[in-house]
Amino acid sequence: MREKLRHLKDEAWRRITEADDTGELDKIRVCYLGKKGELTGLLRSMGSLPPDERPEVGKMVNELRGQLEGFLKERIVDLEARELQRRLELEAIDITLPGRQPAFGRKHPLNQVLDEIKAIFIGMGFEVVEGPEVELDYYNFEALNLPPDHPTRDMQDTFFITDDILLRSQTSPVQIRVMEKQRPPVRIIAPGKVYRVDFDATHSPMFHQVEGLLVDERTTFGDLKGILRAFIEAIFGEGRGIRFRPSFFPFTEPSAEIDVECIMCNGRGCRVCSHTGWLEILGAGMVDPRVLQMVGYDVDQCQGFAFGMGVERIAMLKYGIDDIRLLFENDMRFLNQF
Ligand code: 2NM
Repeated sequence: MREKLRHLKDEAWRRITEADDTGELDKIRVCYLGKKGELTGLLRSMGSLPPDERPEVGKMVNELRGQLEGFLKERIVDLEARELQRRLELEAIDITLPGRQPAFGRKHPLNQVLDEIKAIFIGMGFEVVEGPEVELDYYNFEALNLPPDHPTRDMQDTFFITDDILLRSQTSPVQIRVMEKQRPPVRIIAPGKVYRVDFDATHSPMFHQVEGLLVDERTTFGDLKGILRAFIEAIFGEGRGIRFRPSFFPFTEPSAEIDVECIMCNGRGCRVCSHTGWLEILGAGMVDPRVLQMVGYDVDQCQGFAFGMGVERIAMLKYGIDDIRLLFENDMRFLNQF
């Protein structure tokens, strides 16, 4: 019996020492100290011993049980600490590793130009107004002095939704809506999306316009020239030649188209300006009295000028972009250049 106990103790000690995780230690505990464990079995078999040996053997078994429990506990604490240490090393976070640089966003070049245009006119006292992109035929055409049978309507290839509802082909309807509600003085710009059936390297079915309107008691063509000169200098830089060419719009009389000396060749002539040395960037004129009459203004008491420009065209000229579609494809290699 003593021999058996010594053998059992040696074996248990060896197994506990060799165990290298807490799960294994638990198995060892069950194996010796569990209900069906070896030490428990020994205690049960004490009945077969001679009665005078029973107390001593019983004491030895209990002592061994105590030692085993103590040793197991010690090893569990040991291994748990080691396992924690191992996990800490494994899951360590290197706080010295530099962070990943987030990609900085920036404004789309079109919005950069649009914001610049707005800022220039706000600086000259204009107010920014917006209006619906789905418009009535009345505001897009009729109120702008284009009656239903006017030949100029065929010049505009418009997206019609019904007979009298359409996608606006210019932002002038916004200005008509303002004039209907507000007496002069009116000093506004109307930026926004417009739609025309047209698609090639320089035309997009959706593009952006900024139109301006100033109506007051004695507004003159001279005021228009001064305002547009100041605008062109602000957006393309000072000292660039400007010219006003006579033109025609149904809603202005007289009308003009405004050219600026070519940004690419400084007026010497190149592919961008079709070897003319000039780039057309604005349409303008004195608002036709009929347009003012239709919104209920007294044409003996006020007069005004209006102008319009394409934002894409300005952006293309400013940055030397030769295909309008680049502005809408959102290729990051293109956009990152601005
Ligand atoms: C242009 C050219 C000339 C224009 C006219 C009006 C309104 F509503 F007052 F009649 N708004 N914008 C106008 C005049 C627009 O764009 C090339």
